[in-house]
Amino acid sequence: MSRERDAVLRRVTTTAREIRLRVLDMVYTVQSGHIGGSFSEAEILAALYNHILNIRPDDPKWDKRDRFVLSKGHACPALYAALALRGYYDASHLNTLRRFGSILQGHPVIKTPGIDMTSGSLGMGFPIAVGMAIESHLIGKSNFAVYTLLGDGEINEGLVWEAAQTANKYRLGNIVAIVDRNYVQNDGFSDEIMPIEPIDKKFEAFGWRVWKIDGHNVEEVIDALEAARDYGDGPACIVAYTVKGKGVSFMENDRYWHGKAPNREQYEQAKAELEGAAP
Ligand SMILES: Cc1ncc(C[n+]2csc(CCOP(=O)(O)OP(=O)(O)O)c2C)c(N)n1
Repeated sequence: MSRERDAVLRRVTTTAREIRLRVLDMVYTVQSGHIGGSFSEAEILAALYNHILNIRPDDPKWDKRDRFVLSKGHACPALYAALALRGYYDASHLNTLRRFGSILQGHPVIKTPGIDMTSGSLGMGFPIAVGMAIESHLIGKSNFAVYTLLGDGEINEGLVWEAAQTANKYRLGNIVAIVDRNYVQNDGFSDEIMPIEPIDKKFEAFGWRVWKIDGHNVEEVIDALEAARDYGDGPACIVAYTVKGKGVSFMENDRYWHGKAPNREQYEQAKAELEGAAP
């Protein structure tokens, strides 16, 4: 492996670990927020913000920037941590999560530096991302790429599939959708609430090129994001198999931790486990 590649892998791995630690601190401090779906997406966000996205943190509204839409908007604590670590705003804002007047609300809002679209109503961020990609692709105004992250529960929403068809109609070669396939929602297991498989075949049937990866394997995450970015012949989808609550033994695969805050004892155990993870 080249030294450059090695450095990217290290940077993304370290950032994913740091994102989880920051999320834990934020949610514990304010006693509110979504931990489970933040932990499952940590490697994906770390790779996007530290390797893939063409962005300028000191110029958040730069018109040629790649766009990112967190369609599973409730899992914004991890996005807020990724943006702070990338220098969009001072990390001291993290402990104001969900407070009145904070720039970091319970779901993403466009006023926050680095947030390209307000989201949180499941199913709505993805169609907006497709619309952004149409603007870039058809109008050719600024030629940016659009990345969007969806939950596996979220793709129950019919709107998602209308947007998937639209992206195929225009053969958008500048959109990458990542599905965080963590198998758990807030009310239970995704497949019990609404069987959604085969996710890969469904996107393929809708005209998307699909990659399937282990969403916690940094090398696989980076390889797939690069391949999807470079594909260019049409819309690209990465199904990332992940673990909800990843990194903390008692939070993993447990819907209880979808949107709960830890008490002091739980916080300390979680912190010890996350700090003990390989850097
Ligand atoms: C339209 C809509 N319906 C319901 C909700 C409430 N809600 C918030 S998160 C969630 C479950 C999401 O599950 P998933 O997409 O799998 O997210 P993840 O497990 O990755 O956190 C639900 C039903 C919502 N935000 N929007």
